[in-house]
Amino acid sequence: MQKISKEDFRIALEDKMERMFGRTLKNASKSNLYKAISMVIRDLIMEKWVYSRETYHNNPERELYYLSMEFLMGRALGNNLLNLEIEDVVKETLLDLGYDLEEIRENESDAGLGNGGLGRLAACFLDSLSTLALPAHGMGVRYEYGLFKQKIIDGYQVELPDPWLEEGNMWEIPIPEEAEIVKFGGWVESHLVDGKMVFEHKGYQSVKAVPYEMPVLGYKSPLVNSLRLWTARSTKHFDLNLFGQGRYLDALEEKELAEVLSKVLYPEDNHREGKALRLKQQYFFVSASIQCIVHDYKRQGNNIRDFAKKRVIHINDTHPALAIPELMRILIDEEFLGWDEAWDITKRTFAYTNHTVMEEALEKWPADMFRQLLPRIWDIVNEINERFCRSLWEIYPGNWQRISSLAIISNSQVRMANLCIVGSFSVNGVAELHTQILKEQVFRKFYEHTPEKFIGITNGITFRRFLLKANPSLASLISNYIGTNWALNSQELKKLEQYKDDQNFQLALKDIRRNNKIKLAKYIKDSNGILVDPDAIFDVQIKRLHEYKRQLLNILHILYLYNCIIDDPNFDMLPHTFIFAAKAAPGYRMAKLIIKLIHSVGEKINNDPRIHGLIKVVFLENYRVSLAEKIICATDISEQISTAGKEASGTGNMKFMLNGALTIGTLDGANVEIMEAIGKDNIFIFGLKAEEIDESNRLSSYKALKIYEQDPELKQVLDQLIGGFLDPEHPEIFREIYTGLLFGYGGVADPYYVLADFRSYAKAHQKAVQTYKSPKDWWQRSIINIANAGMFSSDRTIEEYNERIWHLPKAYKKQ
Ligand code: 26Q
Repeated sequence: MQKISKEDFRIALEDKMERMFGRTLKNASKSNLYKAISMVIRDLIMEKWVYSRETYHNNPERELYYLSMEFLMGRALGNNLLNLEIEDVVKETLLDLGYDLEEIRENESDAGLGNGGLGRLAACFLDSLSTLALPAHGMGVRYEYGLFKQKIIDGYQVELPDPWLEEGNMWEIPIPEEAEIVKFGGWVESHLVDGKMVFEHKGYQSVKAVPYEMPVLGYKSPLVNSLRLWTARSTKHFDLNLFGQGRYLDALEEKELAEVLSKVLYPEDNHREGKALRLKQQYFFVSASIQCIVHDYKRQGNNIRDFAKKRVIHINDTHPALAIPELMRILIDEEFLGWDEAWDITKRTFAYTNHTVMEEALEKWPADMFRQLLPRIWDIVNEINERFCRSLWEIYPGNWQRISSLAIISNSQVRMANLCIVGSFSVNGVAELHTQILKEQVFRKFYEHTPEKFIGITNGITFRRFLLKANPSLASLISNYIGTNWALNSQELKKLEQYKDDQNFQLALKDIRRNNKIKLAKYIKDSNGILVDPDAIFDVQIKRLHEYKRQLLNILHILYLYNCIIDDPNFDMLPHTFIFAAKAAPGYRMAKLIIKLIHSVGEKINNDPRIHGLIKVVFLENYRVSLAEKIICATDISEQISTAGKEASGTGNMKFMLNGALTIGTLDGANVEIMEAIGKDNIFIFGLKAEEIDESNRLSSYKALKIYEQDPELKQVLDQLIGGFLDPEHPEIFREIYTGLLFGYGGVADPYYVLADFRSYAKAHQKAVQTYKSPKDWWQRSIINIANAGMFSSDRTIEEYNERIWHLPKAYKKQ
C-alpha cells in the first residue's frame, strides 16, 4: 500500500470534516478533529483489511482464535498511525493547520475492556500476531461499560461508570447479519432416532449475540487481523402479546434482561465473583464464539472431522472454559458426531493459559446454579467428568483421594481449571517461577498425571506501544545508535550494551528522561495540584491494588523515610517523588483502605515544611493504559514488590525495564527472569524467596508481632496508623490495617509478609539511592536494562506459543 502524502491527507481530512460535521478544519472542535482524522485513517485501514482478507484469510490452512473475557486495548488512533507509518504525515499536516496531534489524541476514550495484566496481555498478543503475520482472531465481549472510572474524593476511591461508547467508536464495524443465538435455562429431552441418541433443548430463553469487529494492525505488516466483540441483544423487539395487554414495561424489561449480559465488565482482578450473571456472561460469550467459529469453518467448505487440524482455540485463563463443553455440544447435537470422536476433536483443539495462583481467583461454580442455567452444558460436563474419573480409576484403582482431587465436579462445585486441563492439549504458565508453582503445587496431581501437557512461556509486551509510541524520543535515540530494526527484532537491543559507558549516550538518555519527567510533572500539577521537582527521583508503583502486590509495604516505607528525616535533618536521602496509581475492586475493603492510607500519608508529608519537599507522594486517579503510557517513560525506579510466589508474571515490570527504569523487586514472577537477563547488580532485589515463604507457611513460623516488637522504627510507623497521627479527626480509620498486620483476622497475621520484608526493602532503597548519586553507574545500569529487554517482547512470546502450541503457518499470499 502506498503511504499517503501530506497533501492527500489534508484533502481527505477536509472532505471528511465537511461530510461528517459540516465544518471546515478551521472551525472544527478537537473532538470533531479526532473523529474526522480517525475516519480518514479508518478508510486507509479498510483498504488494507479488504486486501488482507482476500489475500491471506480466505480459508487458511490453520488459524487461531484467542478467546478472552478481557481485552485492555487502550487507545487506537496513535497505535494505528504508528502501524501504518503515517504518524509524521498526520502530525505535520495538523501542525501546518495549527493543531497538536497529541492534544487531539486525548479526545479518544480508552477501550478499557479489561481489569489489568490478563487483559493487557491479550491486547499485546493481538499486536504481535498481526505484526508477525499469523492468521488469528481475537474474540471477546463488547461491554457497554468498561472498567469503572475512578475518582478520588477525600482520599477515598469512588467508582463511576465508563460509558466509553457514548461518543461513538470510530474503530468498530457492526456485523448484524452474523449474529448468533445463545440459549439459557429450560431442560433437555432425549430420544432415540435410528438407534442414535438425539438431544433437544426445550423451554429455553434465547439471547442474540451481535458481533462488532475492530481491525487489528501489525507494525509494518500487510496482515490485518480482527477482534470480534459480542453484544447481547434481545431476540424480540416487542412482545406484541404483552404490548397488547398494556404491559409495555414488561415487554421492555425482557429486552433489558437480555442486554444486561454485555452491559458491564466485572471489576474483580485476581478474584472470582460467583454471581450467576457472570456465569451467564461467560456462556453468552463462548457460545456465540464457538458457534461462529464452526459456522465460519463450515461456510468455507471444510470437513468438521478436520476441525482440530485447521483451527486452534486458545482460552485466556478459565473464564472462557465453557467453550470446551460448548464445542462438544455442537459436534454432538448439531454435527451428529459420536462422543468419542467429538471428544477427540475437542481435546486437540483447545489450549489453556493459567494466569494466577491466588486461591480466591480459581473459578468454581455451584453445581445447582450451573445445572439450572445451562442444562445441556451441565450434562456434557458431567459426562466428561464421569468418563475422566473412570479412566483415572483404571490407572489409580482405589485411590479416591487422587481421583477426587483431579475430578472436574467435586463437593457440588464445577472446577473450571480442572475442566480446562482435561479438555486441552496444552496448559501453560506465564513465567518460569509461575510454571514451576503450577507443576509442583497448584496443579501437582495433574502434572503427575499428564506431565507432557504442561509448559511455561514467559509473558511479553509490545515494544511498539510501550516504547515507540509511549517514548518516541528514547526510541529515536536507540535508532540513532543501532538502527530501527529493534522494533521488529527485539534482540537487536543487545547492541546497545556496547554503549553502556558511552558518555554521550548516557547524557542523551538522562536528558530524555528529564524531559519526560517535566511533562509528567505538569500532568501532576494539573491533575493533583502538587508541585513536584523533575530532578527528584521518580519512584513508581502503578498496577491494580491488591494486598499481594503490597502497595502497603511501599507506603509504610515512605512513612518510615519521613520519620527518618524528621528525626535527623542530615538523614542521607535524595529528593524523591513517589507516584502511585491503582484501581481497587469496588468490593475489596482492604484495598480501598490502602488507597485512603496512601492519600493520608501523602497529605501529611506533602504539607510538612520540615522536610523541605524532600519527599512528595502523588496518587494519580483513574489508572488506565493511556495514563500508564505517560508515566512509564518518566520513571526512574520501578516498584515490583509482590510477595514472592504470588505474582504470576507481571508485565509492568517489563515495560519499565524497556524504558530504562531500574527495578526494586522481589524474586517473583518475571522479575526472576529480568534479573537473570541483566545480572543481579543491575536490579535491586530484596525480600523472602518463594520457597522461604512456603516453608514459613508450612511451619506457621512467621510472627509479625515479634518483628514489630523488635524494630522500634517499624513499630513507630505502625503505631502512627492508629491514634490520630495521620488524621486526628478520624483516629480509627486505619485500625483495620494495623490489626491485620499484627494480629490478623481469624487467619494469620500479615499474610503477605509486609513486616518480614520491610528491612530488606528499606536496604534495597538505600542501595538504589546510593547508585543514583553516581550518574555514570545509574545510567550504565539503565542502558543494560534496555539492552536486555529483548526477550520480553510479546513477539518472542507469540513465536514461542506458535512453535510449541499453535503451529500456525505465517500468513502467505494466495496466488
Ligand atoms: C474471575 C471470575 C469472576 C470474576 C472475575 C474473575 C477474574 C478476572 C480477572 C479473575 C482473574 C482476573 C485477572 C487475572 C490477572 O490479570 N492475572 C495477571 O495476569 C498477567 C498476565 O499473565 C500476569 O502478568 C499477572 O501476574 C497476573 O496477576
